[in-house]
Amino acid sequence: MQITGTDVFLTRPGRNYLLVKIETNEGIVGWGDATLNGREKAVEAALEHHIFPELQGHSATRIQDIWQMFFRQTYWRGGPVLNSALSGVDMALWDIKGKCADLPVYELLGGRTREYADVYRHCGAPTTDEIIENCRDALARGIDHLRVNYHPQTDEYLDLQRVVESTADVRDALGPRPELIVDIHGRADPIEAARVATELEPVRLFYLEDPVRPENPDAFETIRRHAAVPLAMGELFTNPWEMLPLVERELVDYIRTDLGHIGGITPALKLAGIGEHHYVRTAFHGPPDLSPVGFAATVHVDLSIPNFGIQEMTEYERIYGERIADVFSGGPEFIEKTGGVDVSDEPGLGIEVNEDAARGYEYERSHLPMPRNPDGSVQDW
Ligand code: KDG
Ligand code: MG
Repeated sequence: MQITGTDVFLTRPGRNYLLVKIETNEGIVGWGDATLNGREKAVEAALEHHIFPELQGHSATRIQDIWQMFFRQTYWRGGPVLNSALSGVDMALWDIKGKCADLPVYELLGGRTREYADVYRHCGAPTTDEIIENCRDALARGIDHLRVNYHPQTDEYLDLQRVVESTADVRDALGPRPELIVDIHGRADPIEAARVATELEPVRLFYLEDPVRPENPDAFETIRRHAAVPLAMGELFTNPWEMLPLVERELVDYIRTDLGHIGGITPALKLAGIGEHHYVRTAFHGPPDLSPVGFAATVHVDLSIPNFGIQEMTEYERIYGERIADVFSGGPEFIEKTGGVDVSDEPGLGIEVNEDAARGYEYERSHLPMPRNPDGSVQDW
């Protein structure tokens, strides 16, 4: 089965998504997600000018080979632009393989290890009272893993002490049962992160996410030395090898990589396999800027791996309304009585894209918030 057609859709059904479409000479079509928040046009250009011409005529079933070709043979490895592009291609090829085999992708990955994938929901807000209210709403819907980020206005400096106090107040209000997650987006220095983690010990977090910036894995040793708090990291990694030192040195407890940036399903499975040998579980990234196609690919992996930990869930329709359903159909469903998500048993990724609708939602330039410290210097968001 040969690749005969490739296309890219930059659509905005509420926010920008970059979708990859691959067609074959047998009429089977696959979809993937190559969205890179705030830098979508760069990935679109990489696909159109470099990757698509080189894909033409290749066997659509040789996913591993194509992955190696675009990761190694182009000489320039990883990076957010090239690896998001590769992610879109990889997911589309798995979608094709599933449709060709007439099986959902999770079957090709070894079959189910679970009936559904447990999810967590964002309950963050600018005040603790709002966070608690959001948590109660989520709990009433059967979701007992809650991200309780205290976040002021988006461009404002994040006060770590307020994060600690707010999280403790949320725990007091909700009692010992719900699992709580806090993401501080790399805003602490190592010793600050160690202090935040130590002060959060009594809260018994499910995990503390992105305590420090992603560049230097040694920084995690400082946090580990001080606090018995589970740690999660990886959403900023775009080369699978970046995750290795953290897993192999057992410096984190959860792999947070994003299937839309790390290179798709193929490397995510391998990373999960390495994690399994170190008792590290997965918590794959599922933010609003991962499209529903990327989310579907992620849930197929969640359902098939033994060391799945938790899945971040975006409630697309709740945030973006009917525009999402105009473009995407058949994606993973949240099942209230389980507090988890499941995919349909349709072949492939089980999600379809309405091309006319996608074309109707035009791209608009946007970027992530750009906060500064009180003294005016650059701060991470
Ligand atoms: O594009 C950036 C977002 O994906 C990121 O801010 C979301 O940190 C995030 C999370 O944990 O979902
Ligand atoms: Mg995060």
